[in-house]
Amino acid sequence: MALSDHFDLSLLLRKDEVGLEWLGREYTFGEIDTRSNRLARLLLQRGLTSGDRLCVYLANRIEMIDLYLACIKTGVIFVPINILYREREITHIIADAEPKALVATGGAWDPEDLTRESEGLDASRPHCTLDGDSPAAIVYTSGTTGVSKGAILTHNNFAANAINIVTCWQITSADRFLLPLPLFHVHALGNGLHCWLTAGCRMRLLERFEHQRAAAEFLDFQPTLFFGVPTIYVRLLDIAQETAKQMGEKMRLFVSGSAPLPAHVLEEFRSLYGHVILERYGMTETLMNMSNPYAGERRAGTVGLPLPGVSARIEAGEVYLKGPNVFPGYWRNPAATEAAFSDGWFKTGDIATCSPDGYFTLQGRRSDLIISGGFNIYPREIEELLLEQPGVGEVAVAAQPDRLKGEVPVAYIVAKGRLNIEQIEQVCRSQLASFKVPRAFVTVDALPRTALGKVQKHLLPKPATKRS
Ligand code: MCA
Ligand code: AMP
Repeated sequence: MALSDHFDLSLLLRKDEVGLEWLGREYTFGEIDTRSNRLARLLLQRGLTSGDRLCVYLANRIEMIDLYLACIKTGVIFVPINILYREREITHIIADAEPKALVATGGAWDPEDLTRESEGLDASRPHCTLDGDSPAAIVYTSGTTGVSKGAILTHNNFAANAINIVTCWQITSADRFLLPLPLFHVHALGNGLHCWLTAGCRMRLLERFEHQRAAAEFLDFQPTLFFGVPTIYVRLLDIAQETAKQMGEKMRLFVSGSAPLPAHVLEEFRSLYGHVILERYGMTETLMNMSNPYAGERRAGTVGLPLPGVSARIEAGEVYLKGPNVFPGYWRNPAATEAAFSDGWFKTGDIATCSPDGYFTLQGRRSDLIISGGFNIYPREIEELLLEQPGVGEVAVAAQPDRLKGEVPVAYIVAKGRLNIEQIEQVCRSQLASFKVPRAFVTVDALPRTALGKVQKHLLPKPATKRS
């Protein structure tokens, strides 16, 4: 079944109920359906057809939802781009996805212009035949090779994921869902948007999470359901006890994922808010794989058990997965796809152990991926940029623990001439998303290497200077 037929549970059956709050306005599910029907017709009118790609470079806003729905109603493949990405990163995605168009604020395809132009069009849904194996989106994930790869996610992948977690986390139309996460990642897109439209609850979408406004937003909207990354939960620990207690009163479920939630944060959060955060584990390529149980023990430091329909096993320490949630492969990259699977099992690159009663604990990653505030960083991408700069002979980028962000990147440079660190930092700021800019640049005489020449990142010195 195509996703739009599945979403009709909300779009049609609840058409007169308020489904969305955005910038202080309420929208019924019927209005959301109509807006995206019109936009779907505009996409067709502008020459897009099933299988074409549409890149979307937008912060959270209602038009992002409209565009996603318009895409799945026409078979156009939605390609979201992280709004924090700069030209170098965006250029790669556009060259790889070869979209028919790019939607960006102030661009040739501006979201508000599109909405305005679509307003006069037929409000009925255009006809489109799709099966569940059709691609719904291509989501770019940082690659170990230094450039990101597009993970193809099908209608069935998203449907399996949404039906699973709506059931497992008992999400119903009675929930009030507060979503501050960016829709360009699958956390907000695959879990947030799809669960909302599957369950038919009311969602308040925020442009982004702002810790200064978090308490006011909770007290005003009174959500029952919230999805966050660990950095958000660490921020919420700073809220005064009485306010936190009030924020927790109407809440039913706090979910955390995308990066490890430290056990002490779960404990401190429990005493402040009166809720045990439910931690789960997912990937762009697989959507959600494992979750702590809603009804059973939510065990700190673990990611729980495989979700229904997901098979997981540990092979030489690494988690291997199979299930209807697992993507079919990378966009136009058969070599990467082949390398990612073994006998039909997806190799996650995550190292884990499993307790006798089936709870998985993630212990690290096979690659040197850094996760900062829930955003992924592959050191290789930063290393390649640094190596292009004058005076840089050798370089290694490694993770440094950070209380708020979990990890932050730090660059270690061996000079081969005069180094201008300020200028190098400036280049990073202009060419990389802000979360990828190294928090410190440390000059070293040599990088610690194994006999085979591989850099031993764990032996790098701690940086003397640190900014947060
Ligand atoms: C952060 N910034 C943003 C956004 N988020 N800018 C625009 N839109 C955003 N959505 C920028 C800020 O401008 C600032 O830039 C820097 O990031 C840090 O901001 P700060 O106010 O200090 O924020 P914070 O309190 O530290 O919180 C950051 C955050 C953000 C809200 C936690 O990191 C975030 O939204 N993370 C979630 C990412 C996510 O959804 N990941 C899922 C991917 P500057 O540095 O220039 O000042 S993983 C995934 O999808 C898998 C499947 C999974 O398992 O979920
Ligand atoms: P992404 O490539 O952005 O989809 O990020 C996926 C990666 O995030 C996974 O391979 C894990 O390494 C990490 N991740 C997601 N959820 C968790 C979690 N609950 N605990 C630890 N790591 C996580």
